Amino acid sequence: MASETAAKRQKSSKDVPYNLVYWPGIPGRGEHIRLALEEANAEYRDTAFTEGGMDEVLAFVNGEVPDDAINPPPCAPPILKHGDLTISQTPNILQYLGVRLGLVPSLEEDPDALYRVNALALTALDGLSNEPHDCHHPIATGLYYEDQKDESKRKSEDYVKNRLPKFMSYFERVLGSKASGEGPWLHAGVLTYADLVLFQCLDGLKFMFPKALSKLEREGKHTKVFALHKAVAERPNIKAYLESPRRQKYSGGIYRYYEELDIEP
Ligand SMILES: N[C@@H](CCC(=O)N[C@@H](CS)C(=O)NCC(=O)O)C(=O)O
Repeated sequence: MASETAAKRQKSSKDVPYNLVYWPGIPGRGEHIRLALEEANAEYRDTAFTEGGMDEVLAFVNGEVPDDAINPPPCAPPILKHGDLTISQTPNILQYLGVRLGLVPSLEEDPDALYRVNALALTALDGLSNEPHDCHHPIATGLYYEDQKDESKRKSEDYVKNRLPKFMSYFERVLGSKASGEGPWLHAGVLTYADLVLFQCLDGLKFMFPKALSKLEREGKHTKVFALHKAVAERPNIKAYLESPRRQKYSGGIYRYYEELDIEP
């Protein structure tokens, strides 16, 4: 009886919209969370578009909230609040949402699939999100780009020549593997949050390094990766989202355009 009451409380505390806490004005890592919520047509609130959104982000970053007995204070956005749960770390949030929103194979069908999908998302975030960020901030995140321009150029040259093709080839291999199943998706023939992550990474890279990306596309060695980008962009909910004002423009976040870094490998 007590556990039944606890289960009901648990259920009712989650029977509310999702809350995304992320810096207004840049897509950034928040975009991975938005794409999952948008694909699933989930109801959510986003500090990018709510009055006082920046103050809410700062309250978390400055450690003023949450001040409760269950949630450790998060270090950095994106942060997801859902009922009495507050969590951070992009792939961690995506795991939570993936299970709830049907963006991983069901746990009853395959209890291990979540970990396979998560490895793919983590790999895309390592090589196609974190490393591109370091191309414009190779010395220190706290310094301006203008204070590390020479190092940024060196880092970007190496990235587009060596690291980018390596990760593109890895994902091409995954997409050609037996474990990817039929169709354009990375795992088991079904759309998962890892596909949405790879889409967003590729989309940002097309903005940041247009010369390198069009060369890779022309060369035709990564056709499956580019086909995945197209397949995600054409999904009805994602298409509507990309055309909506909720899809913010790339600016000063992870994927930035600097002409001097737009290197043709
Ligand atoms: N590993 C974390 C990184 C979080 C992160 O670096 N967030 C950025 C915005 S995208 C931030 O606000 N960082 C503040 C800081 O590192 O001081 C994740 O994937 O969520």
